[in-house]
Amino acid sequence: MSTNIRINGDRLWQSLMRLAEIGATEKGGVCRLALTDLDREARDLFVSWCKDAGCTVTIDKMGNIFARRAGRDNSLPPIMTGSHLDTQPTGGKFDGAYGVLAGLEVIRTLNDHGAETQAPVEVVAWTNEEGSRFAPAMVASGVFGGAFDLDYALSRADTEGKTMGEELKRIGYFGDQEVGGRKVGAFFEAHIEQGPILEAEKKQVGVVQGVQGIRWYEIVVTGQEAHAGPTPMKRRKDALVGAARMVGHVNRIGLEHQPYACATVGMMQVSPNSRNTIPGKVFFTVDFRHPDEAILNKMDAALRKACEDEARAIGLSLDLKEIWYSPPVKFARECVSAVEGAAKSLGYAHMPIISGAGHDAVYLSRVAPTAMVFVPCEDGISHNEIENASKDDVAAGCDVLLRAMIERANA
Ligand code: HGY
Ligand code: MN
Ligand code: MN
Ligand code: MN
Repeated sequence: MSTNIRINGDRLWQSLMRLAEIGATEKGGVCRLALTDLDREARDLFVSWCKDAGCTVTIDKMGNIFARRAGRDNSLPPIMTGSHLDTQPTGGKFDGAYGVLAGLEVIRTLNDHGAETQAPVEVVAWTNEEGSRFAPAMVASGVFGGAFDLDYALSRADTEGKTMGEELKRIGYFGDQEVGGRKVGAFFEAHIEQGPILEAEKKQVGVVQGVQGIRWYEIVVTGQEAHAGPTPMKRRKDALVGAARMVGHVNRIGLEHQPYACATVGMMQVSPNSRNTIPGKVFFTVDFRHPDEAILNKMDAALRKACEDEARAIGLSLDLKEIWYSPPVKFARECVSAVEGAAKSLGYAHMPIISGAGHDAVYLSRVAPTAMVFVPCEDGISHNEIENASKDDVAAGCDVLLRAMIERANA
């Protein structure tokens, strides 16, 4: 097979725009939370496209969808690519969808050219990558990669108490395949960078070297509800004042561990959330990131100390739980070189980069040689309805993906 076949950029773009209609929001974004009816609609569309492309489709007990294109020797472990179809509540057209549809475009292009690969090729849509409706993130690829056990993952519930297991059954994607436990020749994931570096450096392709570490916490601060009028300031056990000071520490800890550290409080619930009652209880989340595990551990210790000190100062009780730790990941040399070599041979301006965001590739890297292909996104904005990427860049990234996969499939 000639290795200079190129993908069909128009077809890829049309698929992206068609998929983005499912959960389309007023501001041009996408809201398609994991295991909702909209997710089911997107899954059904993806499965129908894969079947049209002659793939055999299987689904595992975490709802991960595998579309397989046979190779010359199907006893070989597949060369896999893919990403996720679920989005953030204020998500965009490209986060996740690009990696799934770039994988499908690879298969469609191989079909166009009647190209045979030695090993089979599979494109995968991983369940609940975002971790927005069900925490933690990347939980289904995490089961596949052996980081979580199946029962734990299926028991994860949303804020209404609905579990992943129940919702997978409800939308008809509780598959019959065991999750993981099979050999994978290599895994590649195409994704928008979701940050500003490639655009600022005028590079069309990011050769991803690895992914930074992530720590997620859930914190509950408990004081005492009381009347906002007659209760003297000195006698209050105001949970929101305590939480607000802790949020300040989260930001301080992030700033104190520059460059690279990221620190975010994304969710907060105040109860009873009444304007004339002193808040008795506050729930909030913390998201810490850093490429260096030792520094991530220092940030962890600083957070725990700061929260304990603030709780003691006001007489509040503190329940601080770390709910997820994803250590920093380095990708496999042979796959990173395949991506770099493809970008070079295609003549795309490229650079090495570390991923700030988590991806399913993090957990695939535990069971297969793995790498990622990044393309720029406008102003580096993602997890936002204005998320945008250019038709040329998504096509360039997909050409690199195609070439890297062919190289590994015929290695
Ligand atoms: O949180 C993340 O980085 C990913 O989008 N789940
Ligand atoms: Mn993503
Ligand atoms: Mn995301
Ligand atoms: Mn992600």
